[in-house]
Amino acid sequence: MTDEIKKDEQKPDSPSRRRFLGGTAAVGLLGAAGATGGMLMKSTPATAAPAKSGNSPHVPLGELDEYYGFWSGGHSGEVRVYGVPSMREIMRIPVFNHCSATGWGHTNESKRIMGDSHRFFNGDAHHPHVSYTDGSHDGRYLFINDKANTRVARIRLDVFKTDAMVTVPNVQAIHGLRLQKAPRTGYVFANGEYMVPKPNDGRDLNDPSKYFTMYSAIDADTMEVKWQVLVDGNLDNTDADYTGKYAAATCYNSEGEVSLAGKMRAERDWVVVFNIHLIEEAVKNGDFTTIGDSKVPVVNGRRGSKVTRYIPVPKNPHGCNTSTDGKYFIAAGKLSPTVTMIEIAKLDDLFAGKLSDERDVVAAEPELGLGPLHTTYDGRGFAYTSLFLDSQIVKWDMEKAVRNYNGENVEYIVQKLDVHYQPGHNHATLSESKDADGKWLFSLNKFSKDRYLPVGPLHPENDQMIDISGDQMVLVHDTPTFAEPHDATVIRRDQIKTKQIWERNDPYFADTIAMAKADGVDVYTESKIIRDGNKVRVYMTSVAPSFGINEFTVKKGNEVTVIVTNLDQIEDLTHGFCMVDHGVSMEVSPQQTASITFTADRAGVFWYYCNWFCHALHMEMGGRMLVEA
Ligand code: K7E
Ligand code: CUA
Ligand code: CA
Repeated sequence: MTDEIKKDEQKPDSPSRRRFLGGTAAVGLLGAAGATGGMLMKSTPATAAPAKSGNSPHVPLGELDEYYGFWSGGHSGEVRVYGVPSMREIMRIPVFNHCSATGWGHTNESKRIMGDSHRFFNGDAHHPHVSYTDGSHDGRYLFINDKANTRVARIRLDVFKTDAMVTVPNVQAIHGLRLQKAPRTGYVFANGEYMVPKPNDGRDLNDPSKYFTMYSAIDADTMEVKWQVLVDGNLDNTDADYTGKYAAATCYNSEGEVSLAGKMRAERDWVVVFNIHLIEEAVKNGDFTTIGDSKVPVVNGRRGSKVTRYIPVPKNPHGCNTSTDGKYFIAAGKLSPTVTMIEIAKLDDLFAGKLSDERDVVAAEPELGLGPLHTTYDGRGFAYTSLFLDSQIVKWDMEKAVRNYNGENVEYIVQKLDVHYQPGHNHATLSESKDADGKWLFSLNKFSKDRYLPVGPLHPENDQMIDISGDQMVLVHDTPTFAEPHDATVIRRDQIKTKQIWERNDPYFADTIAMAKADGVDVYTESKIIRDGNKVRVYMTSVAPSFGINEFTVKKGNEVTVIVTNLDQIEDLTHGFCMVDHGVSMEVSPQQTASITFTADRAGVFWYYCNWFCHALHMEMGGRMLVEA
C-alpha cells in the first residue's frame, strides 16, 4: 500500500477507505454462501450531502432535550434512555440482564417480576416499542423482546422500571416484536424466530419437516399469552397496521431449512399477514388446539388457513415497517436490492378471496440499493431505508415508487447518504406513530471501524444522527454504543409522565409490604428483626445518613432477608444497601421498599453500607452483621 493511499484512507469519507471497508463486510455476509448473483455490482454511488443542518442538535447547558430515545441493548439485555437530540445517556433500565447498581435480578421484587427466568443472567433485547392509544404513543409502557431466552418484558414509563416479564411457550427465540396501534395497545405481537418440534420434548429431533414456529399475541395489560398462530416457515420481524385489524411478519426461511445455503435457496420467501379479528373469532369458537402442557390456544395459520395470507416477496426479507400514513407494510429485501410495499387497503379483498393472486396487494417493489434492512418515515411521504451492504441510508418517495411500478418513468430515489458503517435499524423521531415529525433520523450502524479511539479488538457500534428536516439528509453526530442496540424508538418528552418519588402503595413492592404486615411491622415507622426458625428478616428504615438498624446478629447458616424502606421524601435522594462479601447490593429510592435475601454462610463480622451517594456522611452510613458460629 503506498503512502498516498494510506493518507487517503485517513480521511473520514475517502472513497478508497469506504471501498475497503465495504468489501470486507460484503464478503462476511455473502461470500461464504456465494448465492447472490450480480447483486454486488449494482451499488449506486452516494450523492454528496451539500445541505447544512437546519435542525440544531445543540441543547444548551442546563436545558432539557426535546425527546426521549429508547435504545435496545441487544445482548447486554438492557434498555438505554437517551435525550434527543443531545444524545446524552440519561438512564439504563436493566431488563433481561442482572444489574450490580440497582440489584435487578437479585432483589426479591425483581425476582418476582422475572419469575423463573431470573436464573438467566443474559438476554438479547432487540425491539423497544412504546404503547399506543389511537395510533399515538400514550407513554404508559415500553415493551421489549428477549431473543436469547424467549421472553417479552414490559417497562413502566412512570418509574422507568421493568414491571412484568413473560416466557412465551411453544416457540424459541422471540425476535420481531410490535404493538397493536389502535384503538389501543391491547396486544403485544411477538415472533418466534426459530422452528422447533411441537412440543419440543425430544421428539422429531432431526426431522426439520416437523419443525414449526408461531406468532404470539400477549395481552398488554395482564401480560398473559392470549393466543398463538401456527405458521409455515419462520418469523423474523413484524409490524401492525393503524386500524387494529392486521399485522404482518417477514419470513426468511420459507424453505424450512436448517443450513445457511438451504435458507437462501428460494428466490422468494414471504410476508405473512394475520387477520386479528378472524384469529379472535377462531379462539372464541374453540377452533384451536393446545400443545404439551401449555394452555395457550394455538390457531392454525398455515398456508390455506382462514386467518392468514402468504404474500411472496424477494429474498430473505428482514425489516417490516408500517408507513405512518397507515397505507403500507414495507418489507425490506435484505438479499434483494428491493423493498416490497404491501397495500393495506387491499387486504380486505385478499382475505375475502376477491383477488386472483396474493401478489395483487403489492403496490410497488422499488429497487433501492444493496442489503436493505429497515425502513422509517418522516410523515411527509418519504421513506428512509438502511442499506447494510452499501453503508448508506436511502431517502425515497413512496408515491413516486408506486407510480414507477405502474409504468410511469419517474425517479423515486431522492438521496443516498453514506453512514459509518453497515447500518441495521434506522429510526426517525415518532416514526412508529401517526405523529411522525420528520426531524431526526438515527442510523444504528453495526460497525464503527475507525470512528473512535481504538479500544482493542472489540469495537463499539456507531449510532449516527441525521437531520431530515430539510430536502437533503445531513449527518450531524456520532454516538458510540456498547453491544448492541438493534433498534430504537424516539418519542416527545411531553408523551411521558414520570413520578419523582415512589408512592407507598406502589404494586412494585406491594408483596414486600404485605410480608411486613404479616410480620406485624410498619416499615414506615419502625425497624425490627423477626426470627422465624432458620430465617431472619431484618426490617430497617433509611434516612440520610443512617439506617434504622446499626447492627444485627444472626447464626451461621441463617437465611437473611434485609428489607430497607427509604423514608426520605426528597427527589433524587436514593440510598443503597450493600452487604460486603456477600454479593448483595440494591437501590432504595425515595419512599421505596426494597428487599434482598442471602445466606449468612460464614461466621464473623460483616459491614453493610449505603452505596448510592446520599449525604456528606454517606461514607459513614452503614452497620454490622454479626454472624455467630
Ligand atoms: Cu437486528 Cu430488528 Cu433484531 Cu434488523 S433486527 S438489524
Ligand atoms: Cu445513604 Cu448513601
Ligand atoms: Ca429464504
